[in-house]
Amino acid sequence: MGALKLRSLFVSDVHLGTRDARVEYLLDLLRQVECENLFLVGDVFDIWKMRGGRWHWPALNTELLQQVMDMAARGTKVIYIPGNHDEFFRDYVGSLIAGVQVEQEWEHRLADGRRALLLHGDEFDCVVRHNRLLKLIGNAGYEVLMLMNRASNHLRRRLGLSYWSLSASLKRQVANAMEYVRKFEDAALHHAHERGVEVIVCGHIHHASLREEGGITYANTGDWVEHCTALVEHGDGRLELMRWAEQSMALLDTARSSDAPKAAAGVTA
Ligand SMILES: [Mn+2]
Repeated sequence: MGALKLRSLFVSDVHLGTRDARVEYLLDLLRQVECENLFLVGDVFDIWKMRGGRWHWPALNTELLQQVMDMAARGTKVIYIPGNHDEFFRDYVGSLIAGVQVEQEWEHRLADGRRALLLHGDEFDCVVRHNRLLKLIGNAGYEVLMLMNRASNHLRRRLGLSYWSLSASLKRQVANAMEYVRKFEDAALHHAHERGVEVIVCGHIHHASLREEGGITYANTGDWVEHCTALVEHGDGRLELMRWAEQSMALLDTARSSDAPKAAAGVTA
């Protein structure tokens, strides 16, 4: 346990309660990490699905929550910023629940002194809402994609292959989706500029990113329904994106092929 030493781990858009949450991957990551800060940047739960009567809660979900609480008990500072799919918890902003601090947004000082503003990102929806593709993805189209994604990964599992995102690959081919992402990132960068912070960290759009523009760093944690991505802060304040579906497979391969310690393959690649 704790082979990967990090200063901070940023995770969002797990969508617990849906069948699409890649809980096994996130649990695997959390069990291998030792961090001072764990930031949950929204849409950890998908309470919209619960209202629809399609709440999916395998035992693994409870194990994941237990793992987070254990980390908090062992001294990791855990901040939970509810998103639009779990806005129910926005009523608990300012409270401490099982060692987890609930906040609307959070300002984190990186080890190198930069100030990072953390928020889920649905705050920027008004800027990017008028987008036909987004509406399509938001409605039936998205459900169909997810169904196809499940079917293809069920097959891949039986073939012994790692998780691969069909819908992500389809969406990547749609230029409009990129336009949406660009508008979202512009809105986030603009907000960071207005707030006078050097770094802004969001989730929400399920598109992991880490880039700098005009002296401001934009980071997006991605998601755990398709991509299994996280943002990490190293001991020196350096930020890096982590793609866990690929990296955890690399760890397995390393363990199989040699006696090399698991930590070695962790954050590189
Ligand atoms: Mn969201």
